[in-house]
Order: sequence, then structure tokens, then C-alpha cells
Amino acid sequence: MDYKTDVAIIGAGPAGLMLGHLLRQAGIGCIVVERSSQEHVLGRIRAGVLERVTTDIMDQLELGGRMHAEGMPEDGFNLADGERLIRIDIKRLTGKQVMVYGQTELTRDLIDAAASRDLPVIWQTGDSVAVHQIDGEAPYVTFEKDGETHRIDARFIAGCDGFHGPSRRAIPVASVKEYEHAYPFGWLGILADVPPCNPELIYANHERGFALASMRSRTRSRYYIDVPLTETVEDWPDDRLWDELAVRLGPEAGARITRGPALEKSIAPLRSYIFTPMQYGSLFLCGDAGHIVPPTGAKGLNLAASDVAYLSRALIAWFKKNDREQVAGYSALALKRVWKAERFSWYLTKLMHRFPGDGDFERAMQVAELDYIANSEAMQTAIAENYVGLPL
Ligand code: RFL
Ligand code: PHB
Repeated sequence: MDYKTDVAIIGAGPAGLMLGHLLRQAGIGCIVVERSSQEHVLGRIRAGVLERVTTDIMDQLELGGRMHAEGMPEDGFNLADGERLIRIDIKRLTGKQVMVYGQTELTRDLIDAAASRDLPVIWQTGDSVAVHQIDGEAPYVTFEKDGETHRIDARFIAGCDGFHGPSRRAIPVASVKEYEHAYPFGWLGILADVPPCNPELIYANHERGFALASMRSRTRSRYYIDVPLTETVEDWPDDRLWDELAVRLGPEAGARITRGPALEKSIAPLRSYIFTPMQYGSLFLCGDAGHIVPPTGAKGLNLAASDVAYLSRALIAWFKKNDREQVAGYSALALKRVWKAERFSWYLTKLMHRFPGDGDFERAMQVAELDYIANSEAMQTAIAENYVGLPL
């Protein structure tokens, strides 16, 4: 079948779905193609902390109802050095809050509203999606489904297909620069239907390694520890993981952990990655397709949201006001915010993890910095400002 639309969107993750809804709200045509099934997309357990930029998009779309009813606005979070909690009072220091609401729930809200908002999503295209003629003004997307080849002609293509998708790879290497930093560990995460050990998140740097206490609701907890990349989920039976969390989170919070069976347990590698520019011809990259941050700053999903905020504005200006400048400036504008979030995520990752080869000196530097943060409102303000998200 042949389709014709204004913007073809590849990927039905948060970036693709938010972009699709924003464009439809402005009366711009778009079609989303997604390699996986709806069930698979909704089964992925990922981010949990939303910045204002993300909640604002949901509100602008009038899809924030469930998020405000079930999500948990947070006034602060904690850094821990193995002994004490250092509270960063984000509300007092910045006037802003963050929202604990799972990426899974946000995605569900966007998917549930797609049909009634006239946003077509074509699921289960597998790895067949390809982009064509992106250096001209008549690009198109092809994919296979139900044994047939389909084609979408569009004016623009938005690559919202995550780190492993085809969009970024379609850009000729001669015109790009990539920046990459790999970390020598991954995060082992556990999701369990037990009350959180603390009402606010705790990022802990213990002598034994990193731990994060997070949550999805008052009855559902999400915890992480860092593990060497050589380890697998099988190395970490639930009891071993709960024991380790209790130690790394420190005596107070550790003692308040409620244990329960894992609903999900997985290991995610940590990486910093930026692809520049985030546009080529008629193709734009949004979210993980263009950049990856280590999860330590809770920035990945929120960067996808800011990319989409910039790109939707630019495309609306193009289609509705014949203004071509914003589209031309998309990458430069989006990257300014991306680089600062990359910096913060890298900084917090370095501050809160033990690296192989770190000796007593490196540990002492981390402890001194945490002590400085504990006693300096200026440091706390800088951290709070970045954590709640820099302005668009
Ligand atoms: P996604 O969510 O990866 O969605 C991309 C979509 O594109 C589809 N796709 C294709 N579709 C068609 N054809 C193809 N060939 C395709 N290839 C791929 C995929 O199936 C998918 O549906 O990217 P998007 O939309 O840019 O959203 C980015 C966020 O998902 C990501 O940044 C965050 O989840 C990162 N992240 C976190 N971010 C935060 O802001 N706060 C957090 O607390 C946080 N925790 C996390 C995280 C990511 C994690 N993992 C596993 C990567 C915790 C984890 C464990
Ligand atoms: C999560 O709840 O999954 C989460 C929270 C904060 C992070 C990373 C992940 O920095």
C-alpha cells in the first residue's frame, strides 16, 4: 500500500509518539511505523523520572490526567556516601519539582489516545523499515508487513527509532561527527511490588559500588546497582541483590527495604554518545536515535521530550507559517541542551560510581566532593538546576 503524509515518524517510543501527537494537534499529517508490537513496547521497563519539559508536553496534549492523578511529584532527592543522606531540596533551590511516573505509563497514555486523535501507528514492521532520498525534498519510507511492501511518501522523516534504529545509519558518514564514551559497568535493575524504602530517590556511592533507590508508586519499587559488564542476571538471584542493596544504600535506608519477588530484572550498559548534526536533508533525529546518556541523571527520556518540543515547533512553523528557519536550526538548538544534559549525566556518573583501577585517592576525592556538596548551597543549587532540567 502507498501512503502520503507530511511527516513519516520511525519509532513508537516516547519520542515518536509525543512528536506524532504534537503534530496532529497542529493539524499536520503524520504516520508512525514501529518495528515491535504494542505489547512489547509497553513491556519495556525504563525511565521513571520526568522533568517539567516532559510533563508540559503531556499537559499541552491534554493527556496529563492520569500522570497527575497517579504520578508522584517530588520536592527533592538524595545523594548518599555510604553513611549519610545528602538531601538536594530541588523545590526550594529551583522552585520546580520532578514527577515520578514510569515511561511505560507515559507511553501507554500516548498509545491509548492515538486512535481518537487520528494518529496512525503501524506496528510490527520488524527490521524492514528503510528511508530513501533523504537528501532531497521528496523522501520516503518503505517497510514490509503482512508479506507486502508498503511505502510512505512524506515531506520530512523523523528518526525516533532509538539507538539501534536505521535512521541515524542512513546519514552519510562524511557529514557527521560522533562522540562516544563507554563506562566499564552496567546497571542491574529490579522492579518489585513492595513499598519504596524512602519517599525520595537515593543515589548512593558506597565503597562496594553504586546503588539507586527509585520507585514507580507507593507500592512499587525500582532499584539498581552497578555490576561489571561480565556479569549476567543469573549471577544475581533476588536475595543476593536485596542483600547488596541493603549494604550499598547505607544503614538507615538499607534497613527500611522491603523485599519481594522481581517483576523484572535486567542489566543495561552505560554509555555517553552524541551524533552531530541531528539532521541531514529531510531527515531529523530525536531522542536516543541521536544521543545516549548514562541513566544516572535521569535525562534520556527528558532529552527525547526536549528534542521533540523543538522539532514540533520547527515543523509547525514550516507547515503553518511558511517559516523555514526553525527547521534549518533544529539540530543546533537541540544539541545545546543535549550537550549540557550529557555533561550532567557524565558528572553524576563519575561522582557516584567506583571505576576499575580507582584507588584510595580517587575514593577520597569522591568523598570530599560529596562532603563539599553536603555543606554548599551553591553546589546543591547547581545540581538541583540540572536535575530538574535546564530551560528549553
Ligand atoms: P526508544 O524508547 O528506544 O524508542 C525507539 C522506538 O523505535 C523503535 N525502533 C524501530 N521502529 C521501526 N523500525 C526500526 N528498524 C526500529 N528500530 C527501533 C523501537 O522498537 C522503539 O519503540 O527511544 P526514544 O523514543 O528516543 O526514548 C528514549 C528513552 O526510551 C530513553 O532515553 C530512556 O528510557 C533512557 N532511560 C532513562 N531515561 C530517563 O530520562 N530517566 C530514567 O530514569 C531512565 N532510566 C533508561 C532508564 C533506559 C534504560 N534502558 C534499558 C535503555 C533505565 C533503563 C534500564
Ligand atoms: C528509574 O526509576 O528507573 C530511574 C530513576 C532515576 C534514574 C534512573 C532510573 O536516574
